[in-house]
Amino acid sequence: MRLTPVFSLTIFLLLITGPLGADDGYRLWLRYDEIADSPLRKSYAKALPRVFREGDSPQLCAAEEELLLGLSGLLGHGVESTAAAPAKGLILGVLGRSTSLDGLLSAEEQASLPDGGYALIGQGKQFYIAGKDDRGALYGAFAFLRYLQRGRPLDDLHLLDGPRVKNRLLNHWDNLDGTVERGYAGFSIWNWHQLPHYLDPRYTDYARANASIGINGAVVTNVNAKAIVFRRDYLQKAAALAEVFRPYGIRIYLTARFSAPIELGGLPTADPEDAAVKKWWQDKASEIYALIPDFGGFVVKANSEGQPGPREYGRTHAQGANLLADALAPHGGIVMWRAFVYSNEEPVDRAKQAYDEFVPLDGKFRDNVMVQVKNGPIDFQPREPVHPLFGSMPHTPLAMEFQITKEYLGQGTHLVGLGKMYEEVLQTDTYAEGPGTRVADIIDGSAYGDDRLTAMAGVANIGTARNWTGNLFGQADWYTFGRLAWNPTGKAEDYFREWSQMTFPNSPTVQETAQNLLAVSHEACVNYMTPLGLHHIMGPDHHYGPGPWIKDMPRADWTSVYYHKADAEGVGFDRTKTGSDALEQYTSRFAARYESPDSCPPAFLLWYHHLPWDHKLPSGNTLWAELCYSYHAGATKVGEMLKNWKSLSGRLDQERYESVRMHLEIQEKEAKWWRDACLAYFQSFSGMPVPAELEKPTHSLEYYEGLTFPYAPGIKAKW
Ligand code: BDP
Repeated sequence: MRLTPVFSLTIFLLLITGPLGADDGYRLWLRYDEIADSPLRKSYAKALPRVFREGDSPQLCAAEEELLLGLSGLLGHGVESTAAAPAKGLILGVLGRSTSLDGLLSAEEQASLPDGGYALIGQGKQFYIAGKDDRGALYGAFAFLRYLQRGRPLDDLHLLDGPRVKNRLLNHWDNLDGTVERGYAGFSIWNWHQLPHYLDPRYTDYARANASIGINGAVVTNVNAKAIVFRRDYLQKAAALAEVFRPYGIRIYLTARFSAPIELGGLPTADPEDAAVKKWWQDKASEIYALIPDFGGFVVKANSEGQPGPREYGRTHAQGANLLADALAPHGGIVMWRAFVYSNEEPVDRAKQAYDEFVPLDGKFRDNVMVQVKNGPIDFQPREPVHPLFGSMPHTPLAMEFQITKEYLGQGTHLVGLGKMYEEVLQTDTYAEGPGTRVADIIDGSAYGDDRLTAMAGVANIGTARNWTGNLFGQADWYTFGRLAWNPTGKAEDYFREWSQMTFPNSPTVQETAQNLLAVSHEACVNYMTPLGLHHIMGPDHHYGPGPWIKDMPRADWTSVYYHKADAEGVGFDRTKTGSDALEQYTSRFAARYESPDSCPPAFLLWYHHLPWDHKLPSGNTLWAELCYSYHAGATKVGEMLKNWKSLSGRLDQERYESVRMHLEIQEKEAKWWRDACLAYFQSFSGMPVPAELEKPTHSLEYYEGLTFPYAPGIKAKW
């Protein structure tokens, strides 16, 4: 038989895209492919499931739609939507706030569910997804699908869950021109130019993905804000996005530029105590809420890195925040005021400045203000101690700000399971309200026992890359962040498992390897970049690659030498009483562990101490030798990670396999580059030999210092 061209093309495509063919990763963890041997398939392969919902809200409709999509994919055959509850057969009910849950849950169980909470109840072949409210039903639908995707048994299903944190936000550092500050996955997914008329289907998939992990707010503009976003045409664009997000329970937020009343309103001042300025913000808030009734509020970066703020008028951060809070309060909006402030003029250790500025303001903020604090006192370094503000402002709700985009952890290419880092921070005991006051307890408010505002924000790693995050494993960081925002006391490894089971559903071997990569990679990255408490030694501006030699920058605290203070005697930043005394900002129980180099955990040694190169560590090694071993351990680990991934060849689709392999090859090279450049640099001070059994740096220090990256993402145009 002669094949027509159309036929032969079809056969060719089938051959190359068979089960192990192409997969671009666009579907994230919401794949819904048929899973061989799942309990669902075994018990219900031939049953026609019928889905009904009680209630008509957009969230309930979205929940039902997702169930229809997910179930038909996972079962491999049709699913029916029915108007009323059928009496028998495989039934899935989606129950929202208008349905009584009396027959399904005890009174105590019902009372235990927080807003946004849900219950999954199985009664034979009938399953109920019951929300405390309609948003809860939506979360329940995604949780049920997650359950099925992971092949979990369905017998006697009785599961209750709810968010411990009220506001779970992504912060997009996206500019209105489509670029993304510290973005490594392409351009911004928000097409401001074509909004509000063109609604990219990606907006809906973005909202679905976020809802599936419980994210309920999206700050769509950069913290380095532009006033123009408050111009009416831009507000209409934002309103169009808000409409897409609404069925998925996501509120939109905007970043507010403090000088907007001058730049947009034509006022002579932005002084928070000026009557015309107050009126301008009140009118602006009313205009926004007329367009976006469920608008979330403002995120503000003020008097930080050149951004305008209340300090210009001799006012405090509280006065600035309260100005905006008063404008939003009648509409139910909140202000997330960032504590990432440090001043060039202050001779004080940068790690201490936010605390000095904010602690005196505790209790002076309006009820609808949260102070948003980065996890550590400097700036999203591979490892930092927790920020001293956590636990130090008991009368002010504090929001956690994590970075999901990997500005300082290998950017677009390195596989680094950030969940481990988030967990380390959240599990840290501050002793603030007595022993056992973990950062997680401060963030979810349980440390204070009141019903305060709570929030966790993650700086998004999403862009126009087909797989959203560029590096496939960046999806796991997004996923884990969302799950930990829902439950900050959760364990990263549980979420790694969930993610890998849903991302690689048909291969336990791939799942195991992926989980292991996520579990070991953060420690590896810290070792090959900044072991033993080193920090802020990366390249300038773009923050790409090693740059411990950086010393000429517009501000001292943008250099590397400010932070490592290496000289012929030793290395490290003395933050004890003999130095900057940053430790004094923590509770004495917390500080006690770090005060002496003998009790200080090695992971934070050079963060708190300046020590001689030949200082003896508990391991028996000198500080210099330990530094060498740590850098080598980090780079060696990446070699193992690459080898383990390569062992999966043929076990998953070629496209995702290759994309991870290529990124890991880059990571392996760059880990060695970090190791060699840093050791060559520090050796120029220590004058000590690299231990004989370790490889020596491949090139001279001059070689590493001479490398330039004119087009690395994030560089300010100079070339
Ligand atoms: C730093 C980034 C800078 C951000 C700043 C911030 O390098 O681009 O604007 O944080 O958080 O990490 O405001």
